[in-house]
Parts: sequence; structure tokens; C-alpha cells
Amino acid sequence: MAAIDLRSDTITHPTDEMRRAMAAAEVGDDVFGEDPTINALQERAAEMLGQEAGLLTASGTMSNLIAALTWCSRGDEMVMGQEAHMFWNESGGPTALSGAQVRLVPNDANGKISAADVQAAVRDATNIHVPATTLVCLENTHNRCSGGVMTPQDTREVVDVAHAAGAAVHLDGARIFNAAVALEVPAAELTRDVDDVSFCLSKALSCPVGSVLCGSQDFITRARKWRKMVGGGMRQAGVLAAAGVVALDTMVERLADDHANARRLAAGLANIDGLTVDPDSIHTNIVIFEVDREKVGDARQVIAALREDGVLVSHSREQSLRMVTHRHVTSDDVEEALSRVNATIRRLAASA
Ligand code: TLP
Repeated sequence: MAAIDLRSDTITHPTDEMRRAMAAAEVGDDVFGEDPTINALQERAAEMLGQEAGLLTASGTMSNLIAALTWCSRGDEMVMGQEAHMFWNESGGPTALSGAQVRLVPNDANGKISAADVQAAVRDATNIHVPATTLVCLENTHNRCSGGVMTPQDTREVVDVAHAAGAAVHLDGARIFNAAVALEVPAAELTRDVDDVSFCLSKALSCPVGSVLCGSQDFITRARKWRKMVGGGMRQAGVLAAAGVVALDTMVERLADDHANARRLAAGLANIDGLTVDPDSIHTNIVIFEVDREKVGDARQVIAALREDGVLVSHSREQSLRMVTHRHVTSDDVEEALSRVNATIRRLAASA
């Protein structure tokens, strides 16, 4: 029985077309800016996101780190949502390496942070007792908030408040194309107002490696130096960028299939006694659901039991589990996964 792997969209493999493009890629030394395939990817990405320039990085974590290093100095403050990936899952890098501290504001259930909360969090630049707010970070889609989306209007409201306070806005758009497809808007609508945006090639877009950080020419010039400092100058990485170009051409529209599968998955999970999820709250490819401890048991034991029954899921928090749909999960796999989950949960509930 083949396992159905719903741990993350990061597990996706490159397509045959990507592999062919990688093998044939024209390359050069990217630290000299001479890799034509990387240059093409960066230009294409920047254009799609309504920004002037782009920079290939090794990962989403590296892009977010470079953004923090570019905008923040020691003693500054960056504002972000309390559920931000940058806060939870990047080993503390953005604050540790920039020397700036973080100020958290609430995320709503969709991952949105409100302009009012940001307004209340930014510091008075004339007060020497407080840190300077130099950066506000957004995340769209929102990983820990069930892949929730921020609309262009939500984004603009926060950007206006941040800019009025003299802070830049970084968008962790690891899954920005999922947000664009879900909202049926061009990605640029969600990104052109921010000062920089990073998106991941290696998640639902199916590339093996990489993210692209986009922003103004001046921002990218500064970011390029930080990328070198953190060891991200990757030389003939056109072999990776080639997959990225194919991804931007072929992998964006199909994200709607992942979203439909995620909704189907959520609807099925909602019917299983002992699990709780609101299917109407699922807009993209991430499904986070609660496990009733009394009825079913500890969430980590549930993960182990599901693994034995051929369904791989990840832990989100305390009693929440996460499933992510992606290119290797078909609608038949969703049905099969639901039937396996149902059997596992019934078994656990019988022995609880
Ligand atoms: N997220 C991974 C894990 O780290 C949780 C996943 O499986 O979803 N921003 C966001 C919003 C992300 O979800 C991730 C990865 C990153 C940044 C970091 O990207 P990578 O893994 O390329 O460093």
C-alpha cells in the first residue's frame, strides 16, 4: 500500500519538462551576475509580481532572512503576526542575525493582521527610549492559519500604515501564487504595494530548490550583498533556475486543483467523529484540523497511527494536525486518504 503523503507541498518532485530544462540550461557564474537562466527567472518573477528586480535564493528561509537583514539594523524592531512562519519556523534567524527584535500582533483565523493592530504596534520615531520600527512582515498565504489569504485591499491597508510610520513591508509570499489563484487575481495585485516579496519555487510549484526575492532595484542591490554574506551566491545555479522558469509557465494555474482537493479533504474530515475543521475556512491547499484528545487521543499518537495506515500528515500545534495537497495528490488519493483516516480514527476512538 503506497503512502499518501500530505505532510507538505515541499515534497513535490520536478516535472519531466523541468528536468529537461535543467539538463539543457545555459549557465554562468551568478555571483558575477552572468547566469542567463537565473537572470531570465529573476526578470520573469519580478515582472509577474509588479516589482523591478528579483534575486534567486536557496530557500524561503534565506529570502526572509535576507529581507530582515536588508531592512533592519541592531536595535530596530520588526512587526509581524504571532503565527508568522518567520517567528515560528526559521530558527530565530531574522531577529538573531539582524539584531532587531520582534513585536507580535494578532493574526485572525485567516492569517490576516489588521492595519489597526499594526498602527498600535509601530513605535514613535521621536522617542529615544523605544526601538525604531523599520519593518512590517506579512504572510500570504498563511501557513499556520490554514492557508488563509489576504486580499489586495487587506495588504494595502497595512502597507499604508507601515509606510506612514516609516517602515518597509516585507511579504513572505512563499505560497503567493496559491493566494492569487484562490482570489482569482493576478499575483501582482497582491504584491506590487509591498517593498519586497519572496515566493518559493520548491513548494506547490514543484521545483526541487529555490525561492525568488523581488523588490526595487535598490533593494535587490542591497539584498544581493546580504545573500553573498550568508553564503547564498550559488554560481551555476541556472540548472535550478531553469526549473523555476518552467514552473512559472506551467505550475500556477493547476494550483486550483490542489485547492479543490483541499476543500474535499476538509469536508470529509469534518464528517469524522473526533475531528473538527470548518471546510468553508479552507481557501487554498492547507487543511489544519483539530483532534479531540478525549475521544481520539494525543495528536502525536494520531500522526503515528495514521502513518502505519498509510497517510502521512504533519503536526501543527498541540492538538492540531496539518494536511497539504499538492501535485502528487489526486482526487482519488483524497478519497482513499479519507477512508484510511476514518478507519484509523475509529480504531483509536474504540480503544480510547
Ligand atoms: N514551510 C514548511 C515548513 O517550514 C513548515 C512547510 O512545510 O510548509 N514561509 C512560509 C510561509 C513557509 O511555509 C515556509 C516553509 C517558508 C517560509 C520557508 O521556506 P523554505 O522551506 O524554503 O526555507
